[in-house]
Amino acid sequence: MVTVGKRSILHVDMDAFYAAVEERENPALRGKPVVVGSEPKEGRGRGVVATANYAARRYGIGSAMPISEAWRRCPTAIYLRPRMSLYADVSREVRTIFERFTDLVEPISIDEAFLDVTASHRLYGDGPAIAVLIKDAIRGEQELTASIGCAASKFVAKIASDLDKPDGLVAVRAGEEAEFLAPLPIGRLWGAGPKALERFRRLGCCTIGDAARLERDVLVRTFGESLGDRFHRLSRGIDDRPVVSDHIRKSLGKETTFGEDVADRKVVERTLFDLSEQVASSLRRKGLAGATVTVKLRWEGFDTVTRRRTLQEPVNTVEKIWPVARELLRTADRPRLRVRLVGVTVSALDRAESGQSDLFVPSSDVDHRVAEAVDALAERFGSGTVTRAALLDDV
Ligand code: DCP
Ligand code: MG
Repeated sequence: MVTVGKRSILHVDMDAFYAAVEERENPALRGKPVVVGSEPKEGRGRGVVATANYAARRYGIGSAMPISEAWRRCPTAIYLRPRMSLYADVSREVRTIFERFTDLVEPISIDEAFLDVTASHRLYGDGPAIAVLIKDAIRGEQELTASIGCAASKFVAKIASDLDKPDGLVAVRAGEEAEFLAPLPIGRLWGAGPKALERFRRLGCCTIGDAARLERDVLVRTFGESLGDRFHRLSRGIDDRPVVSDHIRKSLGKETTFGEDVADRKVVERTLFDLSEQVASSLRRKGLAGATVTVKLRWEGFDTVTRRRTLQEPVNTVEKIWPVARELLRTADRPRLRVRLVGVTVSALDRAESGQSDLFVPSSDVDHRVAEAVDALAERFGSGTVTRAALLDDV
């Protein structure tokens, strides 16, 4: 098999992340079952488990399980509330480790990222060798373990990182992707939700290998052009998507995970407003604007939706972003559920038309004038002082 020109991609995922950080902070917890999540109230608590360490997983406790069920399974476990800012700090530290090895780091969540280390081979060795260096650094500097998958594509690397957790390292050689994927359950294909799984079942597919044996035509007829083509390619281990680092990304977003799930929609909307403001000001600092606004919403239990709208023109002010974000939030929301995470992203980015270097800022463009004034004030007094009052009065 020719391997020249193949990419070398790592997917790094921290092990039992919140619980592992808690164990590190308090060595007395080591070896004991630890559950991070909402308050169990002796089994009467109503929230869910965020994560459990591996000792607690032996009792069958895992992410998104009702906390009352976790208590039933192991009342003697140590139950802790999440400390999000602590985990975010650790996440940033871990990211600085990644950045020693490559500029191409694409964070996916608080505890996982893709790295493209193709260009780092001459300095540090091949993918698996770099994975060992990263694992050693995370262990040495952070007293935490990570599991890493190495492959020539994101999809295969992501699957590989999960196969030997915790503290795993699984490398798939270029050319051996299809063989590696074949025995895995079909549900591991990206994009295969409950509906697709039912259709795969009717086609007689249980494993990824079963899907790989189907003609492309059959998949396209069953799932439509785009999804069918994706399944056809992924099942054979073909996935050309690049690792997109922050530096060259095509979207800019911010999200917040609440320490405790939130029922009050005013709190959720205020948070979304703050995030919209941060995204707007960050876009302006980079001289960017984008036409697509996406809102992400996750409820207790970890169900997640994203809703997007594309506007006529690229925007980069909170005045333009916030009303769209609020409307997307309101239409997507399931009001009976508490909210765990909310986020807003602006994509389809382009250079902003009116910037400081542009002499022809239309005088009618009041938003930009206000925005510039707000940016100037924010630099002196901290963000969030000016536009809030006018825009938030109905929240
Ligand atoms: N998380 C959460 N609720 C979920 C899933 C995850 O709050 N339903 C949080 C807690 C996790 C963190 O995100 O620590 C990372 O999620 P992972 O799915 O990577 O889970 P862990 O890192 O905890 O465990 P693993 O070792 O399986 O990666
Ligand atoms: Mg993890």
